[in-house]
Amino acid sequence: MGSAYASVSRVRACVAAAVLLSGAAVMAAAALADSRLAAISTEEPRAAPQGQLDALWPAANARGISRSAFERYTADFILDPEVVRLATSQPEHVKPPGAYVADLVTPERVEIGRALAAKHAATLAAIEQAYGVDRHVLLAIWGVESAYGTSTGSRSVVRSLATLAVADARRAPFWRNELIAALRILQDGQTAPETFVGSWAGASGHTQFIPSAYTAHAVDFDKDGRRDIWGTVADALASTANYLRTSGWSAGAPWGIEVILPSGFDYSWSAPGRPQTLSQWLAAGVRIPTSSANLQLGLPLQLVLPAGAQGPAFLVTKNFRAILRYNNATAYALAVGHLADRIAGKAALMAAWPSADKALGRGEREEMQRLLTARGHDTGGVDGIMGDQTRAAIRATQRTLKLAEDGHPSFELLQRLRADPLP
Ligand SMILES: [Ca+2]
Repeated sequence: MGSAYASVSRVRACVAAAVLLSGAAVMAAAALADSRLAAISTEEPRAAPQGQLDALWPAANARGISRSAFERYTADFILDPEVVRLATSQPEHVKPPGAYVADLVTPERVEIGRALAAKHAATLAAIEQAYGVDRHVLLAIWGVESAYGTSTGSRSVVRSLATLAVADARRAPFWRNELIAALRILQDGQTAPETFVGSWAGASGHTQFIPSAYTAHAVDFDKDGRRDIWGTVADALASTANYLRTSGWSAGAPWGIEVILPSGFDYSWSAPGRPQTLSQWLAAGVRIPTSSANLQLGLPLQLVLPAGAQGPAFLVTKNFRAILRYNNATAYALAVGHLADRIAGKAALMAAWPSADKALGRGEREEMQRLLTARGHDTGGVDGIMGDQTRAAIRATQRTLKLAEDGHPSFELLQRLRADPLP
């Protein structure tokens, strides 16, 4: 395993940013990275915000935190200006899904995943038996979240969450809840302050749980009395399996499969909430690889086009949605699913990602929303977030313009709307 771990360290630097943004259940982080971000103070940290934490004491007390534990674990609290900076940074550009998946599903990460599958085979078999979750998906989440435990973050979880609870006014209730859960983890002796370190958003351990996810889903799989997601691989992977099972994972079903769509395909079938059975997709001319022929014909499958009509197409099961509960981004769930397949020995994707795909920047996304709104569509506001409402507006516009109705916010569509701002 020495060589495998050495190669992890080489990939570590280039995946660190992705890891930080992919923490388990860090929907908070995703939300913070978007434009709904509230007024976080970016002023220099004040020396003694302890008084602001004291306001949390009644709520902490109500959740079973002792006064001595509260004082011990919040003593010497100072704001972490780097956490404030990271929480308020709003990158103008994001990676298109093809680049995101390529950065995470590297040959090295596949190779190390296979080596770890062999090393932990007995543990993974026991976890699969107990939770019904495919071992390769667990390995993939481990690989994506922390480069298999080599990049779990080094910030004090309590300090990060306390900083956000104090500095992020809009989401303060969320951060306060996480902070109290974190204090409870320490009070219960599940881990020590020195090892309770993670991402700026408070995700920690091999598979990057935020404290509330830990409270709800972490398990003591090796039965040593501690739910140790920080130092015990069996506990971390079983906790992840438990999380996925609670999120609706169905044993024996895949996350999804890549498919080939026929020419002349009606791309409006990729709209959310339009699952068809495999029989229906096959009848519509959709082709699946022969290696997936063991899929049940009655299985409901949703069509997903991460890069629109020009990129790879996938039919996904409700297990894909379970992965989305971990981190609500299609590219994330796809990276996990594809890495799992590669670790399991399956082939690379058949279709190429569109080489010209360029994720719209924040200003361009807002511009697209304004142009759609001007055409009479409701995008749910101009916030730069390409959510279901905006994508529905894109589909409606594509229908009017007789374009492939894939709901994808492409640069080409933006240019078209600019050239023809009103119908
Ligand atoms: Ca344990």
